[in-house]
Amino acid sequence: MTFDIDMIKKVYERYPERIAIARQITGKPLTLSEKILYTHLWEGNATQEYERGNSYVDFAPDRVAMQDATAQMALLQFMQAGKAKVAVPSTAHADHLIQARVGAEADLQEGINKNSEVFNFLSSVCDKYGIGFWKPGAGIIHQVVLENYAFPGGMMIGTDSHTVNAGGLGMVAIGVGGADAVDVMAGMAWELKMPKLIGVKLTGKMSGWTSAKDVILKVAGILTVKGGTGCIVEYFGEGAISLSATGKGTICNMGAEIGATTSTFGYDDSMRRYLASTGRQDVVDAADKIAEHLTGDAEVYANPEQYFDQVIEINLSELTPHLNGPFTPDLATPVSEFKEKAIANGWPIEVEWALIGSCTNSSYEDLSRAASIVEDAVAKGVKPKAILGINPGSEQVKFTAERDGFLNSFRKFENARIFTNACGPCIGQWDREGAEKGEKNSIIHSFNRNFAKRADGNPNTHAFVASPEMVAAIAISGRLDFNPITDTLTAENGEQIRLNEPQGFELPAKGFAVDDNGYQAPSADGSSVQVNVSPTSDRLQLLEEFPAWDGKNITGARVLIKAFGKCTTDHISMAGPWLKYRGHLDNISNNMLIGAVNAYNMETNKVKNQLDGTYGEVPAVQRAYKAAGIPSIVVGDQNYGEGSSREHAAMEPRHLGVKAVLVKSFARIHETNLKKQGMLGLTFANEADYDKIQEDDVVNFLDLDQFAPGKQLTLEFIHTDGTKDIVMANHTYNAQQIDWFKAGSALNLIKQQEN
Ligand code: MIC
Ligand code: SF4
Repeated sequence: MTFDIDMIKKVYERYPERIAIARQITGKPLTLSEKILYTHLWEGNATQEYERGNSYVDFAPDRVAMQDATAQMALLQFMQAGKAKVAVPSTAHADHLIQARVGAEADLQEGINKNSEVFNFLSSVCDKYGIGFWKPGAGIIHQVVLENYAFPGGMMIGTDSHTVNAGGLGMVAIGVGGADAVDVMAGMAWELKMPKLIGVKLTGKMSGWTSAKDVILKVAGILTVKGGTGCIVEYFGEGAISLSATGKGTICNMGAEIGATTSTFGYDDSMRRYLASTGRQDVVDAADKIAEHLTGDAEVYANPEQYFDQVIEINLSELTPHLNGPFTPDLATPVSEFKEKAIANGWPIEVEWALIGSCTNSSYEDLSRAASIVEDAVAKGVKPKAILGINPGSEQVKFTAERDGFLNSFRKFENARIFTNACGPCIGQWDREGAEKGEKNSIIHSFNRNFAKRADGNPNTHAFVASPEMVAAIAISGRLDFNPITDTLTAENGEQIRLNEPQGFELPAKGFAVDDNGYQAPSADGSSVQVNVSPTSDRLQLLEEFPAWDGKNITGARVLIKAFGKCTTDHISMAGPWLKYRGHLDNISNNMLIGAVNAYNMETNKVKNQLDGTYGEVPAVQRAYKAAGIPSIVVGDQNYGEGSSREHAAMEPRHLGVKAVLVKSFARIHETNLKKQGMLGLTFANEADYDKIQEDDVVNFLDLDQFAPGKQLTLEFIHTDGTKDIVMANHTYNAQQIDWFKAGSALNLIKQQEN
């Protein structure tokens, strides 16, 4: 039976009434996104229309998901909230901490050995507080959620930016920082600014080498990495209906790469098929009773321009495979134009590694389509050139793919390595031989992110993103400029051959199967479960409260760093080797901003220490300021904090004494994370002021003591020559968020309210 089916039925019971009221209040037909939002208001039935892009709204999500690398901090915070149990169904998934090295079995065992302290901590906290725990090897959080928990019309949050993957089953699923998850698990409302809506109309039908991945690679090219900020992307049209549920998941998943709050699709037959195939006919039966409410109103889809803030149309019949990259997921190139562009830009053409997997593209369908390419090449006597690594999305996918022979198809490829059902190389958990040499090279993968250094730590690795079938084809040819639609390959016998188009199976004909899915149910009464955190551990550290604001203006502050250009959460708090410190705030703070480029010398991890004029590493210089009692600020560029939901990127500066982050613009999750942790997240009222800020400036806040919603803050930058610039800063804090700042953090406020 489906997990939490009673909760799902309750959600559906309230749908007709809440939607009728929302329609009345807004006086118009509704998009699917609005239906889900208005049926999940904390207040119950809507009493007012919320202004998109402006109103802050309190929501009541149905469930919470966390992955191991973020759950540690989320649960360390939850432990402080003084609750006996989580208030909504919640799960934690052990997927980020397992390294890909030699192959699934050995790697998994090594992962368990190396991380046992953290896994034991997670397992016991989950057991104590009523949280389901998916053990190492069970699979990647978003695939496991899609297979077990996602349901059409539901709302969930998760401490991972790719939580949005569940949009593939018609949810509004949103990535958040751990502190947001704590709110919901503690039984409180969850706040979000009412998103704007982007409608994507898909016409036509895909064929041949094109796959769902290409839809989002194309959309990323159109909207860029910040084009979706503050928006829900809703897909509709005949093309949408023709996609599989996991294909829809792929599209929603990479919505994170355009900064979208989330993406979603209306309930349709593909979702029915997927739910039934994953053992959830009960959800289909319940959803079918209110099916009309689980998709946008017909008037909306007939005249999308009237109801969405922006509309994009893509004809799937004309869409061709894309390769996006390097270094950013929105640099989209159709495969037919790739050769020319690669030559012009000097991208290395030869590929040594090709990787299939990640939460984005590790479904049964994905593996089956990629496997068909490998089978075809082997049958035609082509010797593969690159090494092909595969991370199946879940134990269920792996078990079923093994049963149905696809994993063996890959094994026919002499260079294939089947890794654990886990994130692996996607998050830098990859022991790639030779990466330390820093050589310029290219890799291709089916993941979602390709920021510098992300997969193998080498800044000179050019990572390109493509569909699993394209990754397989490129692995065989060993060249990025191979276009399987037009190009031939040379077989061992010298013959020129062409690869067949990919053939796959949307779902296993014999149904999914699994022996041990890796799930651990929590104790019914966890009150006697002990959670141990050793005071000498270097992996886990109980949290101390951040100090409350002293009510005064911040004065005499220094500019720790002015970050130049792209500054993602990977630049602010790197993953890979640092993942091991995700439960230890002081230790992980040693990676703070080490990847950010200092605008004053264009180097990374080298900033001026204003105490003695020397240059040092960012965390060390900041620790010196903290020891000397000197406040500091961080200055940044556009879309600062793009990428991950990891709140470490906000907690580290907070812990080390940075007071404010002043940037041209923020990525949504990071901005909220800063607010939650009691930091000042500000944007330049005039972007050009970024250029006025000099390395040796002294910074004074002039009116922080009048911090109020909608009121700009005034900062004074005093330069060494005695001149000064007044810089006006915007902020988006509402009254409650200002209270978080005053209390020192949102958690401090929860605790105050508990007492
Ligand atoms: C990622 O893909 O960057 C991650 C690792 O899954 C993160 C979460 C994290 O940093 O732990 C995300 O996307 O939120
Ligand atoms: Fe894991 Fe990669 Fe997905 Fe993040 S994007 S959850 S690291 S597989």
